[in-house]
Amino acid sequence: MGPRVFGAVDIGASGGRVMAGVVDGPQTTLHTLHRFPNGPVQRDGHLRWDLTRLWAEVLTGLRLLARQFPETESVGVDTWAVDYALLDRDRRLLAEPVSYRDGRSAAAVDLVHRRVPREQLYAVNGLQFLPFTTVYQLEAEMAASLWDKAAHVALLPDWLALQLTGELRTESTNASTTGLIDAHTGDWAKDLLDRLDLPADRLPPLIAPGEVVGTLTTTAVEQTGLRPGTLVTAVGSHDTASAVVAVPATTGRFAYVSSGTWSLAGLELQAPVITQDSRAANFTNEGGVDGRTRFLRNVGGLWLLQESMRDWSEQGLTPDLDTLLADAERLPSGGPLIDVDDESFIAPGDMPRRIAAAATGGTRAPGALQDPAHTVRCILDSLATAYARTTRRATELSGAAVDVIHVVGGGSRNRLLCQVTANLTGVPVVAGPVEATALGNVLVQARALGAAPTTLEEIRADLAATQPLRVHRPS
Ligand code: LFR
Repeated sequence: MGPRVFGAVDIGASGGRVMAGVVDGPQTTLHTLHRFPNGPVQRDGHLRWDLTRLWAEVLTGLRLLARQFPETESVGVDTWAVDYALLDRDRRLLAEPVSYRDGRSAAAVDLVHRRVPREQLYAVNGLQFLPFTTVYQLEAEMAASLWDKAAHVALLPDWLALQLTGELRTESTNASTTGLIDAHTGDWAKDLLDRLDLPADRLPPLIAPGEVVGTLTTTAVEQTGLRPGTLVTAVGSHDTASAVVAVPATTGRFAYVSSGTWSLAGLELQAPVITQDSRAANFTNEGGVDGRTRFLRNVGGLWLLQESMRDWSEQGLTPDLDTLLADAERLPSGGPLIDVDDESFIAPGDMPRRIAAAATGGTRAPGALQDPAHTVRCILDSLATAYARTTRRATELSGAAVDVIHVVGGGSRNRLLCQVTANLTGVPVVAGPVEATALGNVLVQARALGAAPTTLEEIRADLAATQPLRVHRPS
C-alpha cells in the first residue's frame, strides 16, 4: 500500500499549526500547511483565548490540507491542557475561554481544598498542584455569571472536534489534566464531583485516543473542502500526551522533556505513582496514550524566553534570537540562576526585570542581567538545572532507571539548553523531533487506521530510525 495521509491540528499556547502527515511504512513526513500565532488576550476583564479566531485559522489550514492532500483520511486535534469552553444547551460558545494564565483561579484554590483537602485530592487524581488546574478554574466559574447558562464544559481540542463532527466527547489524556479523573480507574471521579458540587452531566463522556469521534459534518465538508466521510480520530489531545508518543526511544530506560512554552519533564510508567513523596515533590500522574502514565512535573518553559523577547521588542530592541543564543553560549557557565518553577513567572509581562529580581547565586552580580544575552543564559542554565533535578527526582520516586534523556519539541532546537542538560545530568541527551506533538497526533490516527505499528515501542523505533536527531554527550 502507498503513502497515507492524516491531518494534524496542533495548537500550543504560543502558536498553532495545521500539518499533513504522510505515513509511508516506517517514515512519517510532516508538511506544514498553515502556521498562526496564539497567546492570551485581555478581554472583558480576563486573559482569554480567542477561540473564534483559532477556529478560523484551523479552517484555513484544513482548506489547504484538502487542496494539497485530497486523499486525507482523518484529522486529529491537540492543544494545551486544562482550559475549557462553556457551551449552552444548543452547544453554542458562551464566551471566549478564560486562559489558565488569568489568575482568577488563585482564590479558588483554598475553597476547593476546604472541601477536599490537598492530600485527598492527590490520592484520587494523582496530579501535581498547579494553581490553574481545571478543578480550581471550575470552582471560580461556579461563582461567576455564565455558569447558570452552561450546559457543557468542553475542553478546547474537544470543542474543535465538535465543530468538525457535531459530536462532543472528552478525550481521556486531556481529561486527566482537569483534576476530575480518578487516576486509578481513568474515569470521572464521581465522588470528587459530588463533593465539589460539580454536576457530572456537564462533563461530556470520555473517549480514548484511537477511537473515532465522528465524520465531518456536511457543513465542515463545505467549509474545508475535505472529502465527505473524512474521520476525526481522537488522539492524545493533550499536546504533551501526543509529544510523549513521539519520543524516539529505543530503550525503556528513558526520561523525556517536552520542551515548549512549558517544559514537561519526567517518565512514562505503566501505572501511577501516588505516594507521600511524589506529592511532596509535586509530581503528576497524567494519562498517556494506551493507558500509560505520564509521571512528570511542569517545569517553567520557553515562555520565559518568549516573554523576554516580547518585552525587548516592545522597548524597540528588536533582538534576533539566533544572535542572542550565540552570545549567550559564549558566556561562561556558573552564572546566576532562577527557580523556573516559581509561580510568580506564570503571568505575562515585564519578564526580564522579574528574572533579574529573582536571580540568585553565580559568579557575577545580578546587575549583569540587565543585558539580554546574560538574561537568556540565565534562563537556559536555569531550565537545564530544572530538567536535571526533575528527571533525577522522577527516577528516585518511581524506582525507574534512565540511560538517556530525550528532549522533544521547540526546545530541542536549542543546542545550549540540550548541552547544559547533558552536562548536568551526566547522561546523553537526544534532541528531536521538533514537531513531536504533530507526529504523535498523526501516528495515533495512522495506527487506528492500520497505517502504523501497534505498540508505542514499535512506533518509537520507527521514529528513531527515520527522524533527524542530534545527540549531546555530557562534557
Ligand atoms: C503544554 C501544556 C502542559 C500543561 C500546560 C497548560 O503545552 O499542555 O502540559 O500543563 O500546557 O495547559
